[in-house]
Amino acid sequence: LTGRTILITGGAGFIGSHIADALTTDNDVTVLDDLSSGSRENVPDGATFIEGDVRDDDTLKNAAADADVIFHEAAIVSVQQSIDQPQRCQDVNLTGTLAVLEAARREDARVVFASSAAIYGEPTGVPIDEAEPTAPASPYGIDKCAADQYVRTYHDLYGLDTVALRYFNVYGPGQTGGDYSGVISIFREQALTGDPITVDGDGSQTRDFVHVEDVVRANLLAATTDAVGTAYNIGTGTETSIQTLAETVQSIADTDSPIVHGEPRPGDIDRSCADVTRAREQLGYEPKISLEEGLRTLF
Ligand code: UD2
Repeated sequence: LTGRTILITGGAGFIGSHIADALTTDNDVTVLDDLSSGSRENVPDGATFIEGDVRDDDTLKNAAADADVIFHEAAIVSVQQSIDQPQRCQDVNLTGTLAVLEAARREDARVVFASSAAIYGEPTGVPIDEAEPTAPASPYGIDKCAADQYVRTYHDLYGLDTVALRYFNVYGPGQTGGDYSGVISIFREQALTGDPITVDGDGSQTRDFVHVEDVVRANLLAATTDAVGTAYNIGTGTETSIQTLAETVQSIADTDSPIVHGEPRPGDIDRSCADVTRAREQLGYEPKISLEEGLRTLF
């Protein structure tokens, strides 16, 4: 991607800032972020930074001016936070996405949307392809599911170029810890400080962990593909249990942190793993970083 005008919402956050890093040298990049979970230092030099909320009309209008492509990464990303604050999650994740789609319609900009595997809820089987029925099990999943449908509908109704990327469990450098963060950044921090590694339930639940650099490449492919108006699973196709993850982190970190088991998380999904055939065939997406390799770079 070169010579384009690009808006990245949530571009000061974990995934958005990696997308910004990949695009800023060759494009005119604007980052819009309210810094509720992202930080100013994540925004690369050379990108224009606007501090603000995607739900603020004037701010969004200004940030989206002349955009060719909008990567919409701004969101509340924690399933647990959505269970604690469902209304706030809907406001940010669903109403915010609708506002971004309207801005894109004004500018005739392409939208690449950060959708989520959470829309599938507990799948009928793994690996999960895009024809899997959606059955979200959390407010977060419901909001991402509706937003994912809006994104497709804006293609069908208004002819907008839109793509939804259904991220599985994204991890990598820059993912910050804290209660509402992803499990890998939580385990990493626990391993580094020597605190117990806290597995929810028996740890038999599984996820498909995809490195943020693979996710960035999927976004760049989505920005130029002709295969728009549809959704793609973005994962690796490898299923890992949380217990195995905890043991792998323990061994790579070479830590004294014990593994402890707590209550299972209410509404937690038991199995998740992507079938990425559609992304492979239509986008040319190929996940390159194995979990073990990706984890090693974090220690
Ligand atoms: C993640 C993403 C979400 C969405 C989804 C898609 C984050 C924060 N959330 O939700 O945005 O895209 O993936 O699949 O990245 N766990 C523990 N101990 C802990 C924390 C978590 O055992 O201290 C378990 C948790 O019970 C769950 C698994 O780890 O079984 C993953 O939890 P998560 O919050 O990292 O991610 P998930 O799948 O809810």
